[in-house]
Amino acid sequence: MTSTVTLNRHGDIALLCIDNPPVNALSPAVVDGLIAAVDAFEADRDYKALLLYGEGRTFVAGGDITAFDLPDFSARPLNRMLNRLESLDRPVVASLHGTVLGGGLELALACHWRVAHPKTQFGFPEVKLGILPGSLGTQRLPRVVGIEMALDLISSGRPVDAVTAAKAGVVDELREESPLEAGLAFVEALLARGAGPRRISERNVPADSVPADFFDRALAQARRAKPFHPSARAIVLAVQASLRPFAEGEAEEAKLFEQLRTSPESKAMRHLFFAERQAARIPGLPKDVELRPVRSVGVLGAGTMGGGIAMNFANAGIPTTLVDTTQEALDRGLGIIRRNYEATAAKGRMTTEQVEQRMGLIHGAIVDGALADCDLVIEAVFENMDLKKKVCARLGALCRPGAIIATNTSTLDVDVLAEATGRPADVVGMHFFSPANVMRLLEVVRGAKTAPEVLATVMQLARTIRKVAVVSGVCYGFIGNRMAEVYMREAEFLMMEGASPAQIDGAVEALGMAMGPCRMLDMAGIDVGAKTVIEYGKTGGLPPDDSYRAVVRRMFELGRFGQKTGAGYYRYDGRKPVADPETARIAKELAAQHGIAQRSDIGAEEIVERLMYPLINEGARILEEGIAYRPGDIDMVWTAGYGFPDHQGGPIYLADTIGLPVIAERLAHYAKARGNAFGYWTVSPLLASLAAQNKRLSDWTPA
Ligand code: 3H9
Repeated sequence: MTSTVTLNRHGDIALLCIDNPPVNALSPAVVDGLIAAVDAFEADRDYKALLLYGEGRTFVAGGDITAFDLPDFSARPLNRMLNRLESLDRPVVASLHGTVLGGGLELALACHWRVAHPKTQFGFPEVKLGILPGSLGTQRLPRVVGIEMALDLISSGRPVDAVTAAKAGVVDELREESPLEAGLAFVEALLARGAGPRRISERNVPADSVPADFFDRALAQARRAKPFHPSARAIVLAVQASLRPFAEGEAEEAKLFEQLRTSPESKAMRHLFFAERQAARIPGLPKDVELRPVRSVGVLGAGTMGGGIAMNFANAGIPTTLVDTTQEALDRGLGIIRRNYEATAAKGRMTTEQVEQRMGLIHGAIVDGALADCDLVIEAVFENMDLKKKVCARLGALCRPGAIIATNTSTLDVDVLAEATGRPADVVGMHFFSPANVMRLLEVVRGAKTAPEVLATVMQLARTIRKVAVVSGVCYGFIGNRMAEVYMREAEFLMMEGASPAQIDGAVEALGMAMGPCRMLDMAGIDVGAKTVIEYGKTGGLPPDDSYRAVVRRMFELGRFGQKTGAGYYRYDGRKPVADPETARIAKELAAQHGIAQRSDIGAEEIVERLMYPLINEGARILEEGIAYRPGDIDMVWTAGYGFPDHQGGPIYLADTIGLPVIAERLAHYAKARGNAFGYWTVSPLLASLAAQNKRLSDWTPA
């Protein structure tokens, strides 16, 4: 055995305990321990049964993801052990609790019987890492729950609760006791009734349990819905192989797993898995910092953003007060929230009681005094410095001592707003992304005077409301919008040079971006984008270049606010964007006005380089200025908030895939080709230095 796996005797029952904190992942040491335990059990004929359970908060949450990159990694030892475990001639029982995921569920399915705590979650989340269950999950699960449910669970990665798992036959009994007590009671009952081994691999999956064209349709659907994720197709093929004899299916799964594990897509997605967890860590923050309790939240501003923010807290069961200045604005805001919940209920993802319960947690008010007792108040008024300063001053006076005051600004100087409250230590930026009830990202902006416990409290709260929180320092646009600004800048220059919005969007959507820049801003609102640029101009932040973001400003003047007014960069047929000759005319007119030559030879490669390389370059600046703590934080911002494709790992990870010398060379090329009067193409010192040393941005840490 190893220190992570122990085998102890309890009368004639062998107790196999896995103890590998924090989540009992199946590390190489755990696998070795399991092999040794099976050997010992096999050799000792006094044992009548083997009981497996996990120490700590969970049974086993999966294979050890950190081991997948080891040069000698192989799933074979684990898989061989699982088959040996299943073939044992005395009953093998798994007692489950916590999160039984991936390799953990595969281990459980290799056992003959399963007992679980009612709160246990089950699932195969491998698809989120760009792989498939590689320890016979694609072969054993269909033999228990059938093809259709197995394919659904493995393809979606969605966990199911213990009751669902029990109904589907994954679990034999639910018990409330501790894993050890529940397991012992189950095994003793099993032995008392003389039950023996029961092996899933010996079952067959009837080929006629699904229509003849089931797998062809599933493959077509995987290609259509997930064109950039080879795992989606591989999962269909692996589940299809479960119709064949077990050993053949096993070989097929092993082949597909190995292809995926070594694929660039999976490596990128694994990078994001760890980046997400790293982002939650705040360097230099004392570990014992005492969090402020947040039992109630106030949101000032009942517009789309404020309403979406309020929903997050109601969803987490936190009473929320939503305030606006007029009854009409408040009613409109509450009405939108209700319609959102009702739409979710109509899709069957919520009950009508839940709709009422959540609405019951959101209290509307038209006097801001209603915010006085809230533990956290978030202002979500229009993005205008004067207005926000006024609001912050009011909140500073109004909120109870110790309350946290957050601003939802997307670009403005949080330090200025913090000073306006008169209590800057209580202030933090909480930049939600629209729609705030849906988007996973939350940028948490740390002001110069933000108290450590305020920052830590908000990071913890982000976990409670299931956001991916990334800390940013104070600068224009923080991490995300600052990078988006250079991306939009080039999109508009390309438009003025003659590229159409569809060409621009198409080029980056072919990379896997959820939405190109033109569709994105049309959806967010051209007015919102233009006002931000105008506000930034007032602070003296814009380059002295009249052609800078000239398109968005002209669109704004013309009332073309995007999807909501039926026209922006595109014209809208309902929600469908269609090419609008008027946009080409406006771009041409602006090009003439600013002396920009139009060309007909702009290709997809140029578009991608001109959108992505300045964005990466800005990311490097954000790192060297200490605005982001680490490279992975930038990748999280862009994948969780801007639709950057997860299979590319985020912009910094992508930069390293391309190679920094290539990026530096292309930036220099565009500096020459396009001119560099305003420094748009100046390579950041960090990027230049790492490129010269042929190093990676992802490995960079501040000195
Ligand atoms: C698999 O099983 C493949 C098999 O089919 C084939 C194998 C041959 N490995 O998320 P948290 C770490 S693939 C290594 O903050 P929570 C995590 O990095 C796997 N490390 O906690 C973090 O470390 P740190 C399929 C892992 O309470 C710490 O544990 N399984 C693993 O919010 C705490 O994590 C999955 O994909 C792992 N498998 O959530 C499940 N899992 O403290 C992935 C976690 O140093 N895990 N860590 O930052 C999860 O979804 C969540 O961690 C879980 C707990 C729900 C379990």
